[in-house]
Amino acid sequence: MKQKLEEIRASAKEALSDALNIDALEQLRIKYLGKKGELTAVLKGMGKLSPDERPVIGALANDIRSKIEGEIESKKAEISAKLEEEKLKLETLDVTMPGKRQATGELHPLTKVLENIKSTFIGMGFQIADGPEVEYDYYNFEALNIPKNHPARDEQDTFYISDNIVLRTQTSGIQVRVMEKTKPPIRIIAPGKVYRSDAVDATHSPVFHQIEGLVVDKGVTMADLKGTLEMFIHALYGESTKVRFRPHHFPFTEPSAEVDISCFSCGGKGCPVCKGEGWIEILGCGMVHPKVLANCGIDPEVYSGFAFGIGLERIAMGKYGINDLRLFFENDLRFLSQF
Ligand code: 2NL
Repeated sequence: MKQKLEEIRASAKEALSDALNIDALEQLRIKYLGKKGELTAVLKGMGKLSPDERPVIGALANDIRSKIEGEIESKKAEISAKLEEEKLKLETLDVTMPGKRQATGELHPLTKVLENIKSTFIGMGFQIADGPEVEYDYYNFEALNIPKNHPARDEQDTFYISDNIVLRTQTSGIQVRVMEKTKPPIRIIAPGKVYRSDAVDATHSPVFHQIEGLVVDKGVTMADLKGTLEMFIHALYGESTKVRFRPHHFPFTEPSAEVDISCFSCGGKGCPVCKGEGWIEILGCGMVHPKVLANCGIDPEVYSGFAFGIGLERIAMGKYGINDLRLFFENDLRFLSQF
């Protein structure tokens, strides 16, 4: 970022000096070719010359005048073109760049980690799926086998728009929609904003980001789940990172697991970052519950699948040693410019 700013400063300085050059050229033109210019004076004094001097001096003066004029005009055009080019460079919006900050071209730390994760999964044959942030209760909870009395459905935890519409609390609804419409094989990741009714503090925010993943095909097993997630973790944290699966419970997967990695700070010995554990929890996963497949029109007798969910902020906090979630959302350039 520093380097980019230096580049911009340098090109602004150059543009300024070019603009001053245009002024200097205009001064030069006035000095020689203006009403009171030196060459103009020569031409005006022609009357005093003898008849045989007149044509020679006249032709010479005209020649010099058109040379100076030509020289000045072409120099001016060259500088103007350069200025225009610099201006365009500063104004250009690259719509293919994700979340690119204009002027510096740097990415938000969350975008940076997300792009990294996306390309790892794209490299393994996944596609990126998208869907609504304002979601039906059905896609956010019901289709995912989350029972009516589940605490996640509580108004204390979920933002309700109406009786049956919520701000999505996970991006699973995207995957439900894909399963409804697509005959397997399915290999997708679904990144996006999610919402929970939480008060803001260093580790909680009512808006945060999740990346869910889903694979459905004939013969998909827990071995595929473990292999895929290990590949992903090694790409993100390095080949020497150890991976551990712990049994867990989610209503939408069976069996379910939480995944820990060996601490990226101490390598597993135990330190303040991993709270002496040697392990850090990074995601939840499992085999898609047969009821969820059936809800989405996929026959669980024919197909099986695995799914996982990753919290983007948590990953970025670990990777960059950030200890306060609020920093991601305050957009303080002193923070953002460090990435
Ligand atoms: C977490 C981890 C998870 C899923 C998300 C999922 C999506 C479909 C079907 C089955 Cl469409 N599962 N997503 C699975 C396991 C974990 O997120 O900590 N969630 C609270």
